[in-house]
Amino acid sequence: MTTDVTAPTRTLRAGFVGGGFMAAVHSRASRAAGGGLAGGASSSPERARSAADRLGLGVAFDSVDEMVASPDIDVVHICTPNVTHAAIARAALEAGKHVICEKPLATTRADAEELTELAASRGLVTAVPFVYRFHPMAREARARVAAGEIGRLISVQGAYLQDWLAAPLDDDWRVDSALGGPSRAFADIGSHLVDLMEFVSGDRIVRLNASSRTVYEARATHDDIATEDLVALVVELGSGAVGTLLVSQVAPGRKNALSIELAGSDASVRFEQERPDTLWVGRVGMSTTIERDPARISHDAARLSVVPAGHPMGYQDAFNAFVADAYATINGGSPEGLPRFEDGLRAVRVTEAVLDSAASGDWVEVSA
Ligand code: SOE
Repeated sequence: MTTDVTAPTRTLRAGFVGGGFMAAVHSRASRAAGGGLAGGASSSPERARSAADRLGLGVAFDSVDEMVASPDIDVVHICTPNVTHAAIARAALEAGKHVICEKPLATTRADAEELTELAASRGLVTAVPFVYRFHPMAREARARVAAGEIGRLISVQGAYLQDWLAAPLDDDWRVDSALGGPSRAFADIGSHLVDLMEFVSGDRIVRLNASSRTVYEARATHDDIATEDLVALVVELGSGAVGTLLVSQVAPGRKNALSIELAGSDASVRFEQERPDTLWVGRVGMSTTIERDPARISHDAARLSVVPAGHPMGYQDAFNAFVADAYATINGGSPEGLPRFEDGLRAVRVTEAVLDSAASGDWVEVSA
């Protein structure tokens, strides 16, 4: 049995700002969600034309302002370097456009709060791609925790490990705080880890203690690097559960290794993003690995299962489901679990707490 991810009722006209890896992922997902690719904009008219040609975005707008002023755009996807997100999102919201903004929503709490309030005041739909929520077996884990299958949550552990910056000459715009913001590894991927852990557990970090490291203070094209390569966290959750999280972009051999494991009084669950069609359920007597089968998983997991058991789903499928749910929400639907600007704001608040704790060495409270 396969079920379509929440399908939109009217074709939304999507504009895309940026032309890199994430713009390609967003535009593929928009097509899959039945979106009309109605235009591209970038840091220059030339780059806009290049992106529009390469990604099939339709019109190449000369500027972001021209795109958001267009009556032929309903929703704007922001896929640009982090420090540009706030200004572009603000312009799009003020022009009455719905906005899907890459994480981090903003590099300051003030901007994230302002954008969240602006969208709410305009009644516009917003979303931030915490897309790992959209793997069906992550939803299955959430459904089992919510149904009480693991009992009382006792501990959490998680990691998000990559190696694309593991060598000293590896470099990227994210390394530069002037483009990526004050946090790099945590804002970029630690935000996914915390979002997924909180989404699946239904619990929230209330205080944390962080240690961060900048392993390489100079890389191929940057020096005096202050943004972190890795962060180790101890966390306390509202339920009283405790846990440890490790976030690193310098872990050789780990490509996109996001994992969470929740231990309860009766059972444990473990989800690994690189094995997204499975869910481990641990028990004292017998532990099992559950394979995704739409006929045998929760409704919310099954609705995201667009192919039958034994046909592996992956990252782009999760992204497609995220955009489909965002578009369905714009069209008046209310699919479960869409990460909004409120969730992007949450991630900025946790990131600020991580930076504060890493600087002071103290425990830091995390506001709700
Ligand atoms: C780079 O760390 C990156 O592309 C992140 O920016 C994405 O959010 C993550 O899904 C994959 O890795």
